Amino acid sequence: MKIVATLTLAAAAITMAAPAQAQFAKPEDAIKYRKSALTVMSTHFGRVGAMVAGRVPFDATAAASNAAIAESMSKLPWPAFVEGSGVGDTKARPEIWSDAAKFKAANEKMQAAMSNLATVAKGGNLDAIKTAFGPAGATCKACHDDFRKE
Ligand code: ASC
Repeated sequence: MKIVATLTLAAAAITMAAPAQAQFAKPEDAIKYRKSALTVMSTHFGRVGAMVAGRVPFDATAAASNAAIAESMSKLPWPAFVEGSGVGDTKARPEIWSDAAKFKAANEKMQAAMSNLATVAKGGNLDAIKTAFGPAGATCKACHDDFRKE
């Protein structure tokens, strides 16, 4: 019984460590997943942006919380850009796969900018948040310009 349990656990561990490709049953699932993560990231990044732009009053706790969520979300979409998921309900451009190194560099730059924003936001200083926010937004735009259709 003990051996069976051990083997079951080992099999589960291997399954969980399987490449990203195997984690989505269908390309549509990967598309839905990455769009969801990007939507949540954009929503929370936008809430920080509303404070930066003065559209809503600055609330340090909310800014830090929203920036932390944006940082977490920024890590998720990339493994979901699996080969073969460039068709269907997606604006992904073929360059994501044909120029994978550039795409990786672009999304790593974005993740670093989101991490920086989250770190700065913990400090609760609106001016510092403003300084970190702009470059983070620029990394979103840069990736859209090169890798998103329209
Ligand atoms: C956002 C958001 C984006 C980026 C982009 C920056 O808040 O949802 O996609 O910033 O508009 O240019």
